[in-house]
Amino acid sequence: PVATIVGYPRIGRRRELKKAVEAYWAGKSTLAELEETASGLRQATRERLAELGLGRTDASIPETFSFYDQVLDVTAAVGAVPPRFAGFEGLDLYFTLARGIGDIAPLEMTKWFDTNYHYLVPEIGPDTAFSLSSRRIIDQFTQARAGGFVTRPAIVGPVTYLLLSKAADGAPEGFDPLDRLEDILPVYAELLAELAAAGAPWVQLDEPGLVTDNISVEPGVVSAAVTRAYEVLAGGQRPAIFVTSPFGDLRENFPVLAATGVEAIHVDLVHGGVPAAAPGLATKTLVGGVIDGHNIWAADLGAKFEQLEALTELGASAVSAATATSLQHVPHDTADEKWEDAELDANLHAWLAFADQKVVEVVTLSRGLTSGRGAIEDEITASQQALASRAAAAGVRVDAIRARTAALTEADFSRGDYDERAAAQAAKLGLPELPTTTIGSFPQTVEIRRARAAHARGELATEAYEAEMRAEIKRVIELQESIGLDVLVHGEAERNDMVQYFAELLDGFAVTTNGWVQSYGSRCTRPSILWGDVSRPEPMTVRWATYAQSLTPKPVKGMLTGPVTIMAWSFVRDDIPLGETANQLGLALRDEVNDLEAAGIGIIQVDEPALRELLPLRREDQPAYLDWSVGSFRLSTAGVRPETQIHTHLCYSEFGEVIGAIDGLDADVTSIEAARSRMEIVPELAAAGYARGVGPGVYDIHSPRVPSVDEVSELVALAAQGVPGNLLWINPDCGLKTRGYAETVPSLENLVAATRAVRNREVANV
Ligand code: THG
Ligand code: ZN
Repeated sequence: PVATIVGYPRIGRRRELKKAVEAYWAGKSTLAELEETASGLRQATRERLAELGLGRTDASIPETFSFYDQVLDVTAAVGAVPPRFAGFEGLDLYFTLARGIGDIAPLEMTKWFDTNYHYLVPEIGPDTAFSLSSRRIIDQFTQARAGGFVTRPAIVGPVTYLLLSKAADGAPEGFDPLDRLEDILPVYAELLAELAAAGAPWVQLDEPGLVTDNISVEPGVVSAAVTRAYEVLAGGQRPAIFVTSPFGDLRENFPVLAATGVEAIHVDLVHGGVPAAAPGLATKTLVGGVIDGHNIWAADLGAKFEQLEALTELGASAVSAATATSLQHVPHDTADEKWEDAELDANLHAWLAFADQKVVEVVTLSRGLTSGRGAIEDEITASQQALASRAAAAGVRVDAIRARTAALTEADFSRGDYDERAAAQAAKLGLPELPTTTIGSFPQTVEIRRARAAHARGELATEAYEAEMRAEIKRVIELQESIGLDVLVHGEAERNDMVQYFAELLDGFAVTTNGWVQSYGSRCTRPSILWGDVSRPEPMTVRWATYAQSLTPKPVKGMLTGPVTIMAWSFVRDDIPLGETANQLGLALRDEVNDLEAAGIGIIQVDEPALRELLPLRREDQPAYLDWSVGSFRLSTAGVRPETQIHTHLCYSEFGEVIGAIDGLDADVTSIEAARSRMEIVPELAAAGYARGVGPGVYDIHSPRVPSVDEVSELVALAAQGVPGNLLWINPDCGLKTRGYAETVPSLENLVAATRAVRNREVANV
């Protein structure tokens, strides 16, 4: 049996690919230089994986490099290019699909399963022409071979590719991209034939689409597509086919795959169970995805080995050890980290496994499969000792925190009657009809970033740094007053990231210095590590909020990140139920909310942009998730008086599946991404029974384009049809931190002008 992984980070240990790609975009390097950096990175990755114990020439090293996104790679390979990109070619076409140019909108970006990674959504219509249009996948295999490696090209499989696609504009009602399966399969078959001709013994086809209910087609339709796809692909000239199923349980699709002619099937045993034996397995390799690729805890190798042993009972011709998902969701190497606190440093190095440590875990388990458990008994013992030390370490379980969550009652989660709250808030705040506001962050200028970096390196004293942040807050407050916004924000100059900022201030978290994980394209985040019971040693935002409020008679919103989003964008502990962690965070934030209120902040916004992200992939698991996630938000906000107005903000997703949960949050005002979908969310929320304040975004902040007054007033008027004027808030789609002031100022001026026009009834209802 060979050891393998589903995928490996590709941004580079020091984000080399990010830097190379961004330099190319900025015109600071040539295409040839970019290609050379990328090819060097790929070779370095292969060398590293071989050094860690994966086979050099037995196809156990997957080829999972991507310049931007693995779904976009398939779009480029099969030539599924929407007509608006006509005239572009090669890597420039590829990057234009990802980023757009001028008036040409890029492909839409959306979340990859339940991760914080975003892929580019293919647009497939009845007329989309498929043909093999890029040889990159084949060339990378050939290059690897020239470098002394026989690797395994990895591609998103045809069923998942179409399930993740959206119907192209103008497609007839009822059209589903999966309808095009017969037409795309010949292109996959041709690609596989080319790979075989190039000497590839194996190809990996990733099919995570088979483990989720969060898709538009019925399960039976998916299974039929699997049967058909692998009948066609197995029938041609090809390498041996390895199908992976990361993120969940294949369930009914396991016997379906087992009945096809593929040579190896991967099952995710972190998120799913050991399947039942199925006809067809006798001729297949079963690959046990036992090592978590989506979290960073070192594994209990004994328990993992038992899972692999259970797989050997199913009658497959061989069993291999692997990761459950690609390792692209974790940082490279714990050796790149050093935590300041010596005890925490020692602990975390023993408890954590980043990508490289996980490769070693897989290699160890594989050795056990080959030589028997006795051969890895020492490693099993060591892994179990690390877990025992983790369980017993100070801070992992704090009695006072557990006592506080254990004592929670229904009343702690509830604010009382909305109509009373609304009346008290209206009397206190005295806001005009259609109040205008922003989501929270203002552009993070080069100077601010530089000051923060210098402060982090210890080169700028805290006092000087804080003075600089206060000056920025003052500037932002004055700017908002001059633009004429009604509810102001302090702009969040002091925050690096909306989660990491809080992780640095809460107990129970560690942050990393090099722990970058790709979020989309060249953009990365450093997820924090939530390792212990969570509490708030002291107020986190009160000084900044009260300073901002002291500068203006208008209300300034207090700004916090909600418990669910903090969890979604951190690595969370796996040793206690998620609901317990959520309540601990809910209580820590509740203390902050109450302190803000006591300090005179009358409006407090608790953002939950990731509410949808952790939604379980299987329907029956969803109610329990919605229960604890909504509960933790309510816990964080329910301690305030009726006259204190609670806002929340949601973005980055389709809200269909969580629309009831949005109502359940019981916020007084919800701002939500809506501009690109022309306010569709407004009637949807109303239909779900939501009848409190709503701020559908009236312009898209993802592009630097300045919306005209007419455009904005049309959207305001559209939204106003479904919502009374005192409940309708006017705001952009999302925070402004990724924008520049050059477009932000005129955009907000137009937003205010458009709102005034609608208030003064200068705009007819459309
Ligand atoms: N924070 C975290 N996760 C997120 C977002 C976030 N996930 C969803 C969404 N927002 C992803 N969007 C982005 C947008 C910008 C960047 C990353 C994710 C980004 N990153 C910088 C980069 O790669 O250069 C690094 C940031 C830094 O220096 O700290 O610009 O807002 N957690
Ligand atoms: Zn947002």
